[in-house]
Amino acid sequence: MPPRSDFEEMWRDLAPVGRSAASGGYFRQPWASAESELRAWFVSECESRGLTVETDGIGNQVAWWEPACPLVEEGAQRPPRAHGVLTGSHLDSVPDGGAYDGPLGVVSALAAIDLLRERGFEPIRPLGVSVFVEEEGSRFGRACLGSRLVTGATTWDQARELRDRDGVFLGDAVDEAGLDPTQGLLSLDRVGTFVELHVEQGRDLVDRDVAVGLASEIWPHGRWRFDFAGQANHAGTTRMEDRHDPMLTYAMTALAANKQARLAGQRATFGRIAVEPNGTNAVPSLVTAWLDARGPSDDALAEMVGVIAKQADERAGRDGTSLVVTPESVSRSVAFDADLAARLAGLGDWPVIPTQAGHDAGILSDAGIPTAMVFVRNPTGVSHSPDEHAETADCLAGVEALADVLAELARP
Ligand code: HGY
Ligand code: MN
Ligand code: MN
Ligand code: MN
Repeated sequence: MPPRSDFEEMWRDLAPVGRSAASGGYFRQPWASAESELRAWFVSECESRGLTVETDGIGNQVAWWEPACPLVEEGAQRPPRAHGVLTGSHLDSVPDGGAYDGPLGVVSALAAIDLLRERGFEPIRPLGVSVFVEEEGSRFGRACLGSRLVTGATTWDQARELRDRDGVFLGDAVDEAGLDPTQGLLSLDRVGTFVELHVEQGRDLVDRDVAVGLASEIWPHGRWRFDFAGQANHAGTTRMEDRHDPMLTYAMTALAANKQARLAGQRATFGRIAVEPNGTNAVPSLVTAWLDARGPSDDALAEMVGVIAKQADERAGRDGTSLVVTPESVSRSVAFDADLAARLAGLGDWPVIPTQAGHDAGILSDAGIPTAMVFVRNPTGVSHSPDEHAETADCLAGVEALADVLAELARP
C-alpha cells in the first residue's frame, strides 16, 4: 500500500465538505445532508488505506488497521480482548465554528497511520480511527452525544426524545439521515486505550512556545437551561413599572453570571437564546437561555452555578417574573490517567496541561478506558470561531507526535 496523500491534501479535501452552504463558516450539523458527505469523506479516506469502516446505528464510525501478526500473550489462545488502540475525534462543529476543532483529530489520525506505514511500522495490536457524532451538542443540546450513547452514559431511550430548535426529534433526524439505531452502536470492547488529538482551545502552548502538549484533565462543565417567564405586553403602552419582563430578568442574570465567574476565576456564558414572542414592539412572555459554566473543581462549579441561580431567582422576584433552572449534560471533572500522560509526554518532553473544553476523550475516560489527549498549538487560542487556526507546521508536528504515541501504545 503506497503511503497515502499527505496531511495538507486531506485537509484541502475536507475543507469544502465541512463548509456550510448557508453561512460559509464551518457548521457541520449532525444528521443533516452536509454531515452525510463528511461520513462519505471519512469512508473514502479509510478505504483508500485499506481500512474497512463500520458505521453504527446513529452515524458513529470506526475503521481498524488489523495487525498481520496479532499480539497473543504467553499461554493464551487469542489476543486479549481490550487490547486495541483507538484514536480519532469528531467532524461536527458549533454554528459558524472553526475548521480545526474536531476535524484536526480525524485527519491527523489518518495521517499518523500513513506515517507509521512509511516508517514500516507493523502493529501487533489493532489500531483504530474513530469519529463520534454530535460532540458539540449543537443540534440537540447534549454535548458528546455520540460517545455518551456508545459508552452507555446516555441511553437511546433518553436521547431519542431530544428535539432540535425546529422541534425535530433526534430519532426522526437519525431516520432521515438513513441510519437505523436498531442496528446498534459501536462496541468499545476491543479498545484498550483511546487517544484524541485536538487543536488547543486556549493559549497554554503558545505561551510556553511549544507545538505539542498532552492533557492532564478536563475541567468539570455543564449546561443549565434557564426559562424566564413573564407577561407578554405592548412595548409602547405598558408603563415600565407595570411590566413583568423576562428579558430584563435574563439580562440581569447574564450580568450576575459574568460577575460571579470573574470573582471565582471560572467561566460562565449564556447562549442559544430563544425569545417568545420575538417582536420589536412586544414585551416577551418567555426567554430561554442556556448557561454554559465551567470551573476547576466539581464543588467550585456547583457553588458558582448555585449563586447564579439564586441571584436569578431573587431578580425574578423583583421583576414579577418566574424562573425554572434545569441542569443538562453536566460533566464532572476528568483526570486523565496520570501515569499514561507522563509516559507519553516523555516521548517528546511535552507539557501536560489542563483544558476547559469537553471532549469525547472525557466520556471514554469516564467509561474506564485509559485515555490521553494530544494538543496542537493554536497561535491565538481562539476556538469555536472561523478565526480558529493552527499552523501547518504545528499540525504536522502533531501528526508526528500522534504517530509516536500510537507506536508506543501499540507495542507489546
Ligand atoms: O464545548 C466544548 O467544551 C467542546 O468544544 N465540545
Ligand atoms: Mn483526496
Ligand atoms: Mn468544540
Ligand atoms: Mn472538539
